[in-house]
Amino acid sequence: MSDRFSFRLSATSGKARTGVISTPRGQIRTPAFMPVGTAATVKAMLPDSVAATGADILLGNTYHLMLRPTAERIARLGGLHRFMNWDKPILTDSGGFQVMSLAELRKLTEEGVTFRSHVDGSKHMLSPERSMEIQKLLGSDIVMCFDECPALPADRDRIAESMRLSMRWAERSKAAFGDRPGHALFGIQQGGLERDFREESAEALKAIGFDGYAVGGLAVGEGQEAMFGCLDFAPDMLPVDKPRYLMGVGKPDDIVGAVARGIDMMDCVLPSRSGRTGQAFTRRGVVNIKNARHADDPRPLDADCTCPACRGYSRAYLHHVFRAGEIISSMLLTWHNLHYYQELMAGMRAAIAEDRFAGFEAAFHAQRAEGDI
Ligand code: PRF
Ligand code: ZN
Repeated sequence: MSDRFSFRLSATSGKARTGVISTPRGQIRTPAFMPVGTAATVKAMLPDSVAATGADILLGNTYHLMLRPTAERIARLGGLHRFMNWDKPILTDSGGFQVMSLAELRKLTEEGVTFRSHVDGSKHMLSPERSMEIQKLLGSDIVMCFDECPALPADRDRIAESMRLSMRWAERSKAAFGDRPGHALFGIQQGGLERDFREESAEALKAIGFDGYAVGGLAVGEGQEAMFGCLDFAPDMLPVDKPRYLMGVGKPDDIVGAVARGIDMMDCVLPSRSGRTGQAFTRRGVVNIKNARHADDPRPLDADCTCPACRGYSRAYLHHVFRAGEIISSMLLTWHNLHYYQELMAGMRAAIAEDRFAGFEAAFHAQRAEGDI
């Protein structure tokens, strides 16, 4: 296995791409979906089970881990992989986005951001330099630049100002990251839905030079149509030979649409969080297991699914354990949802490799239109 980080594209179909990211901790098949392990766990799942769903990489969070149990403590205990018993790659988000959505009493300056913890009210600071230090202490394989992004809609001045600050922070992130063979640093494009700002941001990031490039600042209130409108041009501005990561997306149809527009990596809490609220993703759309119509239904959630929830249990059982608040409900539905997402990614990778992505996309939408049976 290579001790370097690299990306090899193997096929394209329209704008959709498939390939492999190689890291010292293993390979990541793209398009890749990264389950979210915010607090050093993918909630309700053992790491081996997450890997069994087909995940090659997890996402972790600087913001949550710096507050609890702290990055220094995780470093003393051998790093995040050892701490959570996951030996495949981990990508960590840099904290700025989570501070803006979760923390209290935030104060943003050129230097960085000060805030109070949503856990216990304690005071903290994040800057590009501190974020790089924390992600290094965690032992992250793919480190994200420290950035900032406004919720949409926002006016053009606010979007430009925020994007330019993020680009100055990207330069400081790169300097603080230094040279770390086997570890990657990704830049994050910002600029809202504005084509000229996305271009300016892409040019700034390419001049600095990164191992991969994220499209940030989307899925922040603009809706799918507007997001796709931006994805029609934003990924094309980034280098073809580097991975492109769409942050915090999304629903299955968002993911298929993003891949169609040239995205290689995504992450979202949706499959794991929905598993805990009784929502199951299937080829035919969303099934709400709490619905009374499942109470006597002996059929599996999805007859075509090979996950433990669908192989071993009826809808009636899943309905019962959800209603009874049993822990196994979260375990089974999370497993099913992560399995569904990974099968979707595998299906797209195969379709791209055989240059039939348009047909895959049409079949994906047709099957959902049929609805639940
Ligand atoms: N920046 C960072 N993390 C993010 C985002 C971003 O813009 C988003 C936006 N969808 C999700 N997570 N650093
Ligand atoms: Zn299943």
